[in-house]
Amino acid sequence: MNDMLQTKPLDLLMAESREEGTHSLRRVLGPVNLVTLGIGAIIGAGIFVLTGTVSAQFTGPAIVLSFILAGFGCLFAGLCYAEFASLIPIAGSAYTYGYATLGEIFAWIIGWDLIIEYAVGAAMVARGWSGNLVALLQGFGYNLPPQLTATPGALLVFFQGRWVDPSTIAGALAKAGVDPANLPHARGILDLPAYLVIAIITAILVIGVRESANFNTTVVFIKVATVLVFIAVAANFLLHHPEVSARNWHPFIPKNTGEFGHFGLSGIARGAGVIFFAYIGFDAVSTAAQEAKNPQRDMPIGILGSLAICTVLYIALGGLLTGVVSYTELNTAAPVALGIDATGVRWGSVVVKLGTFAGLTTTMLVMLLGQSRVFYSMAHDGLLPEWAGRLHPRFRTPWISSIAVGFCVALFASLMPIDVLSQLTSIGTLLAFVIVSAGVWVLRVKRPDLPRPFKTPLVPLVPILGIGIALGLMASLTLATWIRLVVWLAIGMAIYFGYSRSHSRLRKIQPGAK
Ligand code: ALA
Repeated sequence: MNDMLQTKPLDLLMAESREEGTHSLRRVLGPVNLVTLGIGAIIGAGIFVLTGTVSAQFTGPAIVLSFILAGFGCLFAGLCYAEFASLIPIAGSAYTYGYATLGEIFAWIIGWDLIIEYAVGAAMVARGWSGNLVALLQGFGYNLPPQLTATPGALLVFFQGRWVDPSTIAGALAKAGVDPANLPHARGILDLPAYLVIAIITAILVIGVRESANFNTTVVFIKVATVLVFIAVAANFLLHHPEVSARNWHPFIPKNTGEFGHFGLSGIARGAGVIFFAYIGFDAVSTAAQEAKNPQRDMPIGILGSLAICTVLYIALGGLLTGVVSYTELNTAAPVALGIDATGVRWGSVVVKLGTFAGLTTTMLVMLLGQSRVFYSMAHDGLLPEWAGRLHPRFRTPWISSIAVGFCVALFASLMPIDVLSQLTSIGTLLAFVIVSAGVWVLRVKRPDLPRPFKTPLVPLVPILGIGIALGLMASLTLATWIRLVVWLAIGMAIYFGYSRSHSRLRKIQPGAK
């Protein structure tokens, strides 16, 4: 039992973080790269897709309150991540922090759990990307074969020249007096665009992080500009048409339907649990610690800077979107595009639609990058087979794990429904937040002497709040999501006891270490 709680000595971790040479990752990222890396991961399907579904199904205009609630949870966890990332600047993120503080078994659980966050999260974004592609092409009058744009068995109907999910046009069907059963229909086989986009991004990642980071910086500018264009155009529209927002923002918190999570206060809680997805990504900055030039100073800047910028943008966008369009119409694959269309500003519409693509692309890039780096760290520690950490002789990237992860993510993306993917990502990430927040507190007690370039303020209050809000958000998610999490963790435990425990490198070099 004791050996499973063995922690990786911090001095060893710090020595590893200083390792240079052909077996280490390249140190090329500065503070601006890290903030853009964070924004690259954060702004994605959450804001461009889920904002619509969450306000239509759970919150109405009170999505603004859900954004604030989820933002607080992220702030507390973000402060804890920042302390760890500056203290232990090594690739692997929460996994490494767990190893250093709580012990090997917890490290394994987090590493396994981070697969949900990054891999399943990337799959979810790929589905959002595909939905936007379909909507964009339909705007030009072109329909992709419906069977190749939906998950197995999903129903699509042909209405007003487009193949669409009938649940997203329920209002329009009712208004037109059309029974969806009478429309031409098709069933999905797989989401091919989602599969292909993951394959392309995996290829970019194998070629190398410097190229990826430059590509990322360019695209991040485009997507921040996209959000700002929406905010400016929508705010201007509402200034000139105050009666529209007066109508749409009323009632601000629609009455609960009688079912938990559907509007009212419980709707705000569930909305926060689901829209939390939109914030995921600031923690991915910490997976790039080993590629940062000056991680002690720049990791906290990357994590907290990207989180702060996105929080402000989200609150503004959520409020304005539900102001220009009634929340009842927002259950669509491209709600921000719908919002900008409602303002009648045509150039804005083109910018937002193209920018959404750029936004979703970089999110997938950073999440897959994070995933392969976590595998790299776990393989380095012997908890995963050696091949998962092998670097490419020329590109110096963990190419085998990148390709293996890319393949699995592409499969998830093409076969699983969007709400399953998004809620699973949220619950997995929230669990990692709980463990990281607890870890900061534990380490303050066990090793108060360590030099901490960045200190989480008000310990233990901030970690306790981080843990409390994360658990609360987890509790607001559906039972099915909880069951999936438990099954996933059970599989992880089987692998740990079947393979990792006996192959742990730490056990070999320090049989008695605590
Ligand atoms: N925050 C990321 C997104 O919204 C995961 O796509």
